[in-house]
Amino acid sequence: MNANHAHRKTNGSILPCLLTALALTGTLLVGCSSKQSEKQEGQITVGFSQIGAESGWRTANTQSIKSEAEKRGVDLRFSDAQGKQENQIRAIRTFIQQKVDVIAFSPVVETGWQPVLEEAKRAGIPVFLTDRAVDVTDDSLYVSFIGSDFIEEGRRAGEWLAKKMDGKAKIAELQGTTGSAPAIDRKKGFEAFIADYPEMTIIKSQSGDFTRAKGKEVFEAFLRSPEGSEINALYAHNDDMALGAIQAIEEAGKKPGTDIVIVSIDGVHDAFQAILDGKLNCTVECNPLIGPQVFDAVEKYLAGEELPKRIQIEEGVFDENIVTQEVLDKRQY
Ligand code: GYE
Repeated sequence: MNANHAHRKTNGSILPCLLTALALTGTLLVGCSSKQSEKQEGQITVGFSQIGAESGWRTANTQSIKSEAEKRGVDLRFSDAQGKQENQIRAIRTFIQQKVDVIAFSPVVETGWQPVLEEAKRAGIPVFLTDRAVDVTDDSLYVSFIGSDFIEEGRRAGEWLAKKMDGKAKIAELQGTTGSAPAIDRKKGFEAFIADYPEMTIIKSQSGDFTRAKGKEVFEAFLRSPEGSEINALYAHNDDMALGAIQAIEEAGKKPGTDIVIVSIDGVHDAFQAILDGKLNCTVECNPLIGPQVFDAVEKYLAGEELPKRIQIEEGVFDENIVTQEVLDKRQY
């Protein structure tokens, strides 16, 4: 009875309201569908958490990820963590809330990821590691790791230096970001190689956080230390720190590349230039242009293909015998 009464009342005085509501709903629906049409059918949304902009390598890597996403029409949510793990964790949580299709990130350090990766897994969002690995007990927490073999890079740097120095060197080492996969593995690979050369010793070793400014600052301190005058070789975990150290060496009145033989890793444009200038002796390549491989992997996975846990990047070694102006001009990063 009551309901009937209410119904009749509705028919009488509320009809115009209903019509307005219907019209509004129509507008909303139109609004919705036009918004949806901005996102093309089948478009993938990828949340990407980048470490920061600490080096030339990183800048090239960011560029590669962004341009490849654009080329493929991927809706990329890019977040820069400014070197902080807590910012990366926050970004990943935001991506989970936004229900992106895929999360990809380059973890600043190896440890401390288990809880947030479990959250992504519970939400059913696949995670791809790019460039750096994580240390987790359960490797089902990520689909695949796409990046370089940092142990091999360290080994190649050691091999090159042993040859150049005839198996005798007093080495200063500039390590990358403490706790990061490339710092841990590049040290490991290098040390393992020089272990067979008793007259190659690391007499100074400290982190320069993968930046030019820190590399310079730490190398200045090395040169001022009691062992400073003995250093005749530098192994830097990346080019930027080597370039910072080159400035410190010049300011101390020594000749980089001659008084101190320098090998670093990455192979960025400025390092090639420094080799041409005779200030850097060798750079072991670590290719940052991995955007195409990352999005290939993502697309294959979403198409139901089984992926390997590890997708390797191919790289070489470039020293003063190889780097010419022509080689430098062709360099893409
Ligand atoms: O070597 C360094 C950068 O993770 C491979 O990070 C990367 C390293 C690279 O800052 O320059």
